[in-house]
Amino acid sequence: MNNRQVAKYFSDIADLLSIKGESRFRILAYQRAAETIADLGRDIEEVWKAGELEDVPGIGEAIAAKISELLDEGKMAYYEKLTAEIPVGLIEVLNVNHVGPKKAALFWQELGVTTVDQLAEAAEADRLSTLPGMGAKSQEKILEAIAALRRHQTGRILLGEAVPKAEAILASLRQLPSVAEAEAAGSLRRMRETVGDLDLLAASDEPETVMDNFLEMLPVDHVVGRGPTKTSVVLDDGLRVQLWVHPVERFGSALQYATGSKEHSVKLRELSLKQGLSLSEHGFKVEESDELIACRTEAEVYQKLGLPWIPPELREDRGEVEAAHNEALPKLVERKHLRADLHSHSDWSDGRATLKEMVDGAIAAGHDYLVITDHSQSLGVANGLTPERLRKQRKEIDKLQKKVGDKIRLFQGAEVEILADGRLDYEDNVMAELDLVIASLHTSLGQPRNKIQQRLLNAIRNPHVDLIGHPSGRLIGRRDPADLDFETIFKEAAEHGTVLEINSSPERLDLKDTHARLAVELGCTLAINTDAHHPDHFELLTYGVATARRGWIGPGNVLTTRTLAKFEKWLASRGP
Ligand code: DGT
Ligand code: CA
Ligand code: ZN
Repeated sequence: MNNRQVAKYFSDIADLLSIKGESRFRILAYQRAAETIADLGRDIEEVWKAGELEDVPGIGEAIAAKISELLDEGKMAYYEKLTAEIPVGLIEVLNVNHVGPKKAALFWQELGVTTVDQLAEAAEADRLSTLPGMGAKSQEKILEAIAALRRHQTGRILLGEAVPKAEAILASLRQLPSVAEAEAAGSLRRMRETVGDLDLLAASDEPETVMDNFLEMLPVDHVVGRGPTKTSVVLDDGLRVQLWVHPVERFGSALQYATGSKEHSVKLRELSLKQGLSLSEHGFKVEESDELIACRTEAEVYQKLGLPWIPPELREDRGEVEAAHNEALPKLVERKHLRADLHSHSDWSDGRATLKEMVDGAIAAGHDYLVITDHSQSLGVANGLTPERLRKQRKEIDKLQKKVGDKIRLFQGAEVEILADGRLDYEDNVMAELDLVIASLHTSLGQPRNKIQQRLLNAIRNPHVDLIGHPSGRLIGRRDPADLDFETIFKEAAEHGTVLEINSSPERLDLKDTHARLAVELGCTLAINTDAHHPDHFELLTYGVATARRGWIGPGNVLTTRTLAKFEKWLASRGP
């Protein structure tokens, strides 16, 4: 065991004692011990073997005994006693800014929160704000702090977090008199599910002024680098932002370069070399004459290479350059093609808004039809609906339909749990009453492949099930997808006409881009849904659309692009 590992035991003990509400004095003693061990400058095992532990200032008899026990037996009884009493996950909860030991203890005792993930879930479900000493603001702060913590751990942030931040900075840049245009670039523009940093591009003849203004407008922690065309910074919250500045005349060349991906650009470079041109962020350099051909627009860059413009979401070197060359680029689905959301929740289960508010939200999002799909009975934490409550809800939905008239067509569905043993959470006769049934995995996602695969296949083959919600069950950066054989799953879904979801929630994006592409290749139909728990969530559809586009998917493969009449026909074809 090295010093860091030994020190961790003692800092953990200090944290656990603080959650327990022990005296400051005791906690401090363990914290000091941890620091002393970490900064010792000598190998703790050697000190122990030499019998010199107690000579180290800050290590008394009791601590020395615990170190000896740990190094001797590989475990420490006192630590084990404490962790039997207090869940160890709470130590990580203390790493969340704005959460001290008292709050951690409160969340644990009142809500059963024992991990950062559970804390995030509780905050997202608005369950923290009503606790003593808490409010909507402190809940919001905790959510932000969790995002910052994760960013720190993975070095990447979710697309859904990056886009609004980038939009805000771009809006400020566009207001600068020296800036003619400003656009997102990098993985952000390609709409990857996570991005490492925000790449932004401004068109200007005064790069120095723009970069100075850029530094002034943001809460910059430190500047990582600055050159004639590029400035990189880290913001106070750890977010990395990179601004590229090029004159308008070569904005297209610069945008293409800064958008990448690197692999895509390598392919373009090969094509350009065949024409005796070398491609860079400044434009094409004619190898013989050194003349520079700069492009005002991106389309000109691709045109010069004999290609049609390639949408950024495709630029991953997954065959798009070849397809462009063969005039075989797919026509991609767009937000404006989508007419519906088939997956939404209300306060009948764990949604945060009334049916009416959700319906108004869907109308505002421009939808022609909406399916309300609250959770089924076994999902107790989500206040799932018994068949009886489900029937009551149907009456409410019918009433609401009369009120809103032909502004939107409402359907009643449910998000039915695929239980751990492979059964579904409602009997067939209950599912038969619903207009649409989504089956989803939420629990026991860690089962071995033979089990979890069979659970999903049961659902796909069930004639009452129309759609599989977030099929892999992953939470980006937090929970791995279930161990599934996707090819078999997709073939079965295609055979049974069971639609698969692209869930637009930024932390799900499930199916993900490459899986969605494979599913369509194997004959599946997809639905792009938001899984909205609040009217604001309907707008998250853009992330699902981006995922579909990254999966080369066209409007024809997406159920929710169909008109109401065609959708109703499809529902009828699915039987009861
Ligand atoms: P990220 O930030 O990890 O999510 O991914 P990207 O794609 O945004 O990569 P990043 O931020 O390292 O670089 C931004 C863009 O700069 C990238 O999309 C393409 C361009 N780029 C970076 N390095 C190279 C390179 O070595 N060659 C070429 N052709 N382009 C590069
Ligand atoms: Ca980037
Ligand atoms: Zn849902």
